[in-house]
Amino acid sequence: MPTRLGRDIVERWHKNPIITLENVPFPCNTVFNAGAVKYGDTYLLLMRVEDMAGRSVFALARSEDGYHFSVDPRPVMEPSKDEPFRSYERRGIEDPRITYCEGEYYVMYTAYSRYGARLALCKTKDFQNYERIGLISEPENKDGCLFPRRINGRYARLDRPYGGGIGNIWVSYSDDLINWGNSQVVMTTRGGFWDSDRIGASAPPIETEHGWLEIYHGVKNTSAGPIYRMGTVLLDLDDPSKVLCRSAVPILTPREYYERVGDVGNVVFACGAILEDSGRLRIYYGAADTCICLGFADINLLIERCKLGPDGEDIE
Ligand code: BMA
Repeated sequence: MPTRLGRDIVERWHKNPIITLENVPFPCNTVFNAGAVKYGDTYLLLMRVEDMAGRSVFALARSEDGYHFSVDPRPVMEPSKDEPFRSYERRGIEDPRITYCEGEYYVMYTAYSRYGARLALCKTKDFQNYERIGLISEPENKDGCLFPRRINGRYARLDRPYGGGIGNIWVSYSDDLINWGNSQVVMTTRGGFWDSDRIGASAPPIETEHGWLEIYHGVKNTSAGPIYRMGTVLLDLDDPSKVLCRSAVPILTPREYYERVGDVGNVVFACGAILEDSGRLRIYYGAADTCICLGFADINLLIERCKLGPDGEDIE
């Protein structure tokens, strides 16, 4: 039975966390942020696993019911040994986000090296073999996710370049998935709000009749360190640089012990969500950079939540 704490609109699965270190059959430090997809009748999570050296790789977990997962015996994707990827993935591959677009499964992820974090893209048919397509941004950029269809004839992505000391959400376009441009800012941090210091896309955008529903994360720095929460925004279907409305309050805030305490405490961070036929969204999220959890929210409630309150003005 799902549980709801405080005023969070996302209901937590009562047996959270659903995946911890104990479920990973190979030695590692932590398992957290995961891309999620329903592949035939099977739920798949492509999980960020930090290995014993502190470098992130991807491992695959599968489930018939979406609650009980088994993890493959070895990582399915590791930092590349081949250039040009090798130089830019040496410190790990992080935060995979899966998008099904035009018959292919794409995974946008963060390539991390001594040069910083940049976006990379690969594709897969079976979630066992991954074909790298390109390094698709310069540093510093993360939280990239591909839209599930072309917009005005072009592929589109959300991302989070870091500029002027601030991390905001942007949109960029491409004809070939390799060269990206026409970049525009979508939304910025909001002074005085829960998302006042950094924001980034979480799960890939979901198309609804009201606009693109994007679950995003927002960071507020406190005297005890940052707090990562989740919120929602609706973007225009034809021009996703246009914010239609944005939640004034988060949909999920770290409150449970497993969200408060871990390698990085006070973090709920989603890379994947699966929309069920009933309209219920299953959000798979990393908690405290240490385990994977599951939460549920009705998509119409999430859309309503976007319409609550101010849409991005700083609180004076
Ligand atoms: C972000 C990403 C996430 C991580 C979060 C909290 O910058 O690196 O992978 O969950 O920080 O540490």
